[in-house]
Amino acid sequence: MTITITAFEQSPDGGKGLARDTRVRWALEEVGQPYEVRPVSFLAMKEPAHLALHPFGQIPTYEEGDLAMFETGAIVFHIAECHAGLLPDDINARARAIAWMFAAVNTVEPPILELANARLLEGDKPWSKERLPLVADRVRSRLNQLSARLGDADWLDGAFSAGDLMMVSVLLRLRLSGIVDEYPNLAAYLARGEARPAYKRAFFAQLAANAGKPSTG
Ligand SMILES: N[C@@H](CCC(=O)N[C@@H](CS)C(=O)NCC(=O)O)C(=O)O
Repeated sequence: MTITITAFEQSPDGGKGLARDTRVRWALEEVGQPYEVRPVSFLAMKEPAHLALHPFGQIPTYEEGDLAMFETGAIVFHIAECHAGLLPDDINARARAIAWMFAAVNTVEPPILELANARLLEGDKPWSKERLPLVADRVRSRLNQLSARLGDADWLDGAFSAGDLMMVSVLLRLRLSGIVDEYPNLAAYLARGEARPAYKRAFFAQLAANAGKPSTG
């Protein structure tokens, strides 16, 4: 059955890989599943046809046969459950890898998004200068904890898993802020993620789809 995902027709980042279709492409590349991409414009995302797939009018979505779903955590989990390579067989190790997936989207991503919003959407407000360092420190307090847990290990819990795929994807959103570079072990963790052949294929596929289109974000 063909897998079809949606992605921005024109990603606001111009192809830096920060849009969330990249993590779904990455998961599909890790498990060797071919997929098709249906580009969606900002306008079309809020229209009934897309809202039937994604109640919040966002990308990415995932369709395969009778299944249509949204939310990257759930999509990557589904891919990892259906195909070998992203979750360990041992039941306890599998549970821990899933916990890292949730930690990525539920504990680490929120302050990172808050920082992005503070910069992009509130940067021109008179109070922004005072608020930004507070928001950045909230990110740092999470990274302090993550860095302490990772230590000098390659991945968060044994072999690379969907937990690492989600965590690296979330941390990459900090790249432009330079904050990850304050943590050499996290910077090396990101570099290990980006060096994976499956990540590179996903990254270059989304880059090719955005080639020549201007960055607006
Ligand atoms: N929690 C959702 C977030 C999805 C999301 O925020 N998608 C962004 C692109 S990365 C989007 O569609 N933004 C456009 C909008 O919200 O109108 C997920 O992980 O799938």
